Amino acid sequence: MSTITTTRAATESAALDRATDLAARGPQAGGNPRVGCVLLGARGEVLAEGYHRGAGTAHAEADALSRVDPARRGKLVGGTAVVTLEPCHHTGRTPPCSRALHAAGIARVVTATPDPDTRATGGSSWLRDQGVEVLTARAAGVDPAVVARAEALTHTWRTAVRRSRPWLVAKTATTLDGRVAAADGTSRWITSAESREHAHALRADVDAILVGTGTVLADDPALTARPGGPHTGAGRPAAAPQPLRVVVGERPVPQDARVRHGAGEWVHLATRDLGAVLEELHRRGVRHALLEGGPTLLTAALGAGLVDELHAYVAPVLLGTGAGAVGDLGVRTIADALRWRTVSTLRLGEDLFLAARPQTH
Ligand code: AOF
Ligand code: ZN
Repeated sequence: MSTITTTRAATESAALDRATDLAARGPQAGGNPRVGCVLLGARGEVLAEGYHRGAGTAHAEADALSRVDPARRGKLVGGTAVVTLEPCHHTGRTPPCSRALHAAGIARVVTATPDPDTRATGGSSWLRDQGVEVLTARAAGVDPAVVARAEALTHTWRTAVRRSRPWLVAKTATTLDGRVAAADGTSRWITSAESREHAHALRADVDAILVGTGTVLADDPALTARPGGPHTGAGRPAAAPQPLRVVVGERPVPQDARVRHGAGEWVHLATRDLGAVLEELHRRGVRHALLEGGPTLLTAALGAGLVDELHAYVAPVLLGTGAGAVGDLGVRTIADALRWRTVSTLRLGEDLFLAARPQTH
């Protein structure tokens, strides 16, 4: 590589790293991807940066363009846009970013990932047709670790869009011996206050929370989220809608069930077909969903291969007997076990938190 290309790769690596940090400030909830953009002048100088603050607000590229000092707008001519996601090419809630970048005179676009949304895709090929140089970050020589970080930020969203069903996280809160309730059915509380707070905060990052009718009848959960969860980005902005509360199963939901009341929408999907439930939720704009219980629904979801991530809270408590977190998965011999990979761990008070994904994810 020539000195010019290595210098450029270093500049664009730094720009994508920064764009990823910016993107992470956006909310995961709300249905749109988290996207960041850094605009560079022809000599590699940073002209402006921006990010997407959630559905209905300016896209990252438009946000960055709006922040260029008017006296320096001319410097965009021949400049580079480094973006964590391929620029959109559709008029949705906002105008196409492809045209905005081209109109500003941008000559080179570096993107971390393609946009799998069939409504929005096409920005890269249209820009190429206009004579703009469009490269993936890898092809541009950006540091692979930086590219991986940018990809990871939208992995769950892109997977959901590609498959037309939400990324599904399932939560379990168990004793050391895998129980979710004692022999008499009591279960409050198995896990520590820290664990329960951590799990509650995650609700801020999803568009829907699912429970089975059995859990509604047994535990009567409210299933609401507080604003500003600490997990990713800014969490749920104060103005963001509450996650949709979804009750799955054929049994009726009592009139006084807490899930029926409280802020935001709720829906009862009187079916046991979780695949159909997830398709319906996708149609309603849900990209991230959280399955909060109970064992019947979780077993069905695992058995159907619909769980993308398991969040296990394990407390150093022993019950010996009582309901288990998961029922029969049809595993009869050790060779048939579902073996996942651990993606993160955390100590929460006396408890342990472990997030795992199937090998394929
Ligand atoms: C971009 N830059 O910052 C984002 C993009 O409903 P809309 O109009 O906001 O469009 C949402 C779609 O646009 C979303 O599904 C995704 O394909 C793309 N998001 N694109 O160029 C951005 N957030
Ligand atoms: Zn856009």
